[in-house]
Amino acid sequence: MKNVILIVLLFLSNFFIKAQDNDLKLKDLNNLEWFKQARFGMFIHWGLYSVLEGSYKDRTMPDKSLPNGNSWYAEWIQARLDIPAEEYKLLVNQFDPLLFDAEKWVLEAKNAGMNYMVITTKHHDGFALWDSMVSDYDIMQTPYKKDILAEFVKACKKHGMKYGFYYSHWQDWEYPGGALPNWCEKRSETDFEKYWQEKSLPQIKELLINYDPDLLWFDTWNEECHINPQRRDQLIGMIRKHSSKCLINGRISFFNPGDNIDYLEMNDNEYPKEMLNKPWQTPATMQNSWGFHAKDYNWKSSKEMLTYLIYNISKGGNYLLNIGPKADGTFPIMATRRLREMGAWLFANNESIYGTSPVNINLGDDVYLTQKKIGKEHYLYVFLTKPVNQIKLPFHECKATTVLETNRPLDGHMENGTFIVELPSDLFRDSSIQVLKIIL
Ligand code: FHN
Repeated sequence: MKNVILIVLLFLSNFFIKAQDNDLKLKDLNNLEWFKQARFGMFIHWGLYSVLEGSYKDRTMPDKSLPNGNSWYAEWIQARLDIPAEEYKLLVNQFDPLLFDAEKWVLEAKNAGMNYMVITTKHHDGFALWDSMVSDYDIMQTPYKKDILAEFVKACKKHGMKYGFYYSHWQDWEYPGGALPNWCEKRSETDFEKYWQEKSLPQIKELLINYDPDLLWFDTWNEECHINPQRRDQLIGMIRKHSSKCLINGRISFFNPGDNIDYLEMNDNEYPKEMLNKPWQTPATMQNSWGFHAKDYNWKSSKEMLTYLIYNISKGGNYLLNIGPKADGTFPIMATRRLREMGAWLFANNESIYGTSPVNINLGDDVYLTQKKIGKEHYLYVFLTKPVNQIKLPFHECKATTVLETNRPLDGHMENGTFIVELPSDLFRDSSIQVLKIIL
């Protein structure tokens, strides 16, 4: 009997996961095309800092940026709480993520409607999550002693998930010559070049050759500081030499990305007002911090994050939403709950998100649009993030208007050259974002 129940449960869980497997066959699409269609991805900030969860000894990092502009992200704890490098390095003895299960992460992302994942392979602290031949400061020094990236990549491949690597090519607080937390305090060019040649470039090459990523996510956000056009182009050249598919983000050199990158990366939690002339995405947090901070209570609601996702899609961009896993390898429940809520909404409304394109019409601050053509039909999707009585569409005629999730027909009429759709107030009993489907 127990076995029968188990088989039924396995069947159901598999069904649930498959059900959310939107019909995008991303694995068959090349390079930029998959990125443009993917829409929603998961960012993962995970490393030694995850052991500390934002506190060290009797000190806790603030949960927001201070007026001097310093960010107090948990992954910055070494720098912000002035932990001496030798002391910080001892965290390798505590990083033992026995509950890490890469497949669970991938399935959680998939179930949330995400189509790619980007993990921090080395953050600014210089610690590598893989078995690196270039530096000993890596996962093999921890009690865990297993290559996290190898497991991650295997799970992504198994489930058709595109995968990318964040690599801190500029900041490195471990290797002599790597850029410092206070980025304006420059290293000498000779010192930085040594770090660049001995650690940064060889590790990136190692990532390309050993794991064949779909995307590399580089991180700069301020003035040029060491990553000048020569180094930027040298790095791009190396990537192109070793991979014909790997996408490169604009933050390889934020203020001067040049013409050879693949897509623009916004600043953290930044949402452009206009459409952009290149593919783009916003890296975004669920709490203030990227790495898990147990006392950062600034959790955004799933509706707020869905609104950002829809906003970006309506402007042709992607949304890369971050999770900071705990040091044991699990996602914080606060993150999981939000992911599942977003996934549930996307499950019901996915036709308005995937395979759509932006519409260059502004219907006001809280209303967003996408569109899709199927055969001869032209569909318009209207996202209502707040309750309204009616919407006015600049069209002479609409064939039909329904609520996407319920198929409920809505009344509409022409008035002074615009098509007005009346919205019954009970539509907003449900506080989630409502989507109207309009056949033009
Ligand atoms: O300093 C990093 C930060 O820790 C985090 O990785 C973000 C992600 O976009 N990038 C830098 C700040 O912009």
